[in-house]
Amino acid sequence: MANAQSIILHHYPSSPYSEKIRLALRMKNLAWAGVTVPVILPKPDLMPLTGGYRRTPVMQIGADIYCDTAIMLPELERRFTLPALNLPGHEGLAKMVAAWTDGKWFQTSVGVIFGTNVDQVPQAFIDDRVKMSGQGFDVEAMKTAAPMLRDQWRAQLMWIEERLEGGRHAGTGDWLVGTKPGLVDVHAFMNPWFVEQTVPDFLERCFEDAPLTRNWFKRLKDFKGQLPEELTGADAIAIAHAAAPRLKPASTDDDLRGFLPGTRVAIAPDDYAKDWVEGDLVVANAERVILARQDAQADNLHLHFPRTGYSLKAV
Ligand SMILES: N[C@@H](CCC(=O)N[C@@H](CS)C(=O)NCC(=O)O)C(=O)O
Repeated sequence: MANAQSIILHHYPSSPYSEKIRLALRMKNLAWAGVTVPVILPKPDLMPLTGGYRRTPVMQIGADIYCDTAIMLPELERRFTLPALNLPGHEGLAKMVAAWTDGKWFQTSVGVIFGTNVDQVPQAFIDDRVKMSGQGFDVEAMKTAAPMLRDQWRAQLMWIEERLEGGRHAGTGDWLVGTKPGLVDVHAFMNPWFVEQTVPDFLERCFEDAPLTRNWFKRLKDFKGQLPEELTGADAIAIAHAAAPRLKPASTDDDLRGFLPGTRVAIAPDDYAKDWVEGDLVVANAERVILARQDAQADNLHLHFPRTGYSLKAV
C-alpha cells in the first residue's frame, strides 16, 4: 500500500512528458504508484497538491510535490542512486539534450501529430489548449504545415542515428552516450514515443532510414520495470496530508536576487500555461525553488520547481 515514501506519479497514459518519468522508473526498476489525471481542466484532485500548476506529469513523494520533469529526474537520481541514469562522465549533458527534445523537437512533433490527426481531436481538448496557450488552433494551417514538419521531424531523428552510428564506430556501445542507457536516452526517447502513439506509420517510415535508432528505441521499450499501484486523487491527497515535507534547512544564500526565506513569492512556467503558484520561499538556488504552501485538504506541502523555464517574483 502506497505511503509517505512512495513515488506517486500524477499522469495520463498518452502524456509524452509522463512517459519520460515512466521510462526512468522502469530503467531504475522502482516501485511506484499512479494517479490518472484528466487530460484537460478541471483537475480538482491535483490543484490542492500543486496550488494551480496544471501541467502533466506531477510527481509526489509524501508532502513533497515536484512540478516539471526537469526537477523530477534529478530528484529520482538523488534519492534512488542505483542504477545511475545521470551517467558518470556525462553529467550535465542530459539537461542540454532536454533543451532540444522538449523545445524544438517537441514543437515539431506536436505539428506532425496535430497536422495529421487534427480532424480526430475532440473540441473540448482544442478549447482547453487554446485557453492554456493563449494561441489559436488553425486547423487548415496545421494541415498545410504537416508535410514540411514531417521533413523536419525526420531530420531530427537522424541526429540520433548519426550519434548511434558514431558510437558504433568508436565501439562504445548501443546507447546515445556510451555503454549504458541513461538520461540522454530518456529525453531522446520522448518524441519518437509521442509520434508512435498517433502516427506509427510515419515513425516506421523514418526508421527505414534509421535502423540503429529503431533498435535503440526497441531496447528502451524493452525495459519492463514494475506495474504501478493505482491510486485515486483522494488517496494521494490523504497521503500528503498524513506526511510532512522532507526537512530542508531554509536557504536562499545562492539566490541572485537576494530573496529571503519566508518571502511570499509566486512562480509560473515562462512559456505557456502561466498559472502562478503562490507560497513562502524555503529554498532558492541555481537548480530549484522550493515553496511552502498550506492547503485546506493536503495541509503543509513543499512544491519544487526547476529554475530554467520558470519565472519567480515577489508578491
Ligand atoms: N516542462 C514540462 C512540460 C509538461 C507538459 O507540457 N505537459 C503537457 C502534457 S504531456 C501538458 O501539461 N499539457 C497540459 C495538461 O496536461 O494539462 C515538464 O517537463 O514537465
